Amino acid sequence: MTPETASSFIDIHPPVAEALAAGRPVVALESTIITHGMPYPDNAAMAANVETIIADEGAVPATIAVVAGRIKIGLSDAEREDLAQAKDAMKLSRADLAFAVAEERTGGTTVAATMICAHLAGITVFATGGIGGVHKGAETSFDISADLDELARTPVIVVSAGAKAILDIEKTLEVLETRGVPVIGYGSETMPAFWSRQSPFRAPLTLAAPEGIARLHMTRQALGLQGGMLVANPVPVADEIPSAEMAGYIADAQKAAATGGVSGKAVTPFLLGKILELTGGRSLKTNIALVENNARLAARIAGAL
Ligand code: PSU
Ligand code: MN
Repeated sequence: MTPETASSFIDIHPPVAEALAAGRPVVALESTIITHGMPYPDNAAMAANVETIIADEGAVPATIAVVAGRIKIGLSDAEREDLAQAKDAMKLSRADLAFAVAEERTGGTTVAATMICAHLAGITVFATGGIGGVHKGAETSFDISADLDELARTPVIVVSAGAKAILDIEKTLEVLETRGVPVIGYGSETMPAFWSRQSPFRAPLTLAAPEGIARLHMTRQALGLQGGMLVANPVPVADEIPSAEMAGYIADAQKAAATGGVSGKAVTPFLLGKILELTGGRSLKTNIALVENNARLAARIAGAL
């Protein structure tokens, strides 16, 4: 899968390489959630737990990051712990992935960059928390995540808990539809909203089993349709924060971002940090629970493939 020109920049962790060579299930994991999405030490614990969950489901986890210019497909425990504590890690999307490689920098890969790296390594299934999308106010800020374009072009199945409710979910769904990305509510006809099981919007498509998701992916491949798919897996009932309650926190965080003049790639980390503060840590607990839930489903999809 890896083009010869790319392989010299990539280190595939031995257990991942073995699984790929043997055709056993592998699940990619992103690392911006580690470097920019959660505080230490919760980020380190979350990153280790999701790997265990994937292994318990019979798949091999591959956390993807750039470490000193090397694209890492799977990290050792020590590398993962170092990344969780790194102070100067970049946030890497399609626009800056090659910069970090060329300049020998270290960074967490976003959904977009993780999809690129997973595909280079021949990994088809990827678990995250929430994808980036169209930000509220995008009609003036033009802030639309590169994750959406990546879903349109790179054939990786992304398992998420939907789009964060800090985004404009309706516009995010519109862009995904325009760009030809299947969005599948997992066991739900409603689009989940990250911390909450329900948004006001319908899931464009619904499937209730990993086998169905695997079949859809293979059908798209067989038809020569490009790009990936987004699976929107609602957070477990026991861990959700209902949307009515989240709305107030989100509005306050957005006000703080506007007052502080926060812009560009700092917006998502700022809002997540602010909401963590406003919910007294409860949003973080929910965030961890939904990532674990997504890791489990991703491992089952990888198994079905
Ligand atoms: N969801 C989280 N925490 C995160 C992110 C998503 O709970 O840190 C990250 C993902 O890596 C996603 C990125 O790809 O935020 C989107 O950033 P932007 O909006 O700048 O494209
Ligand atoms: Mn953005």
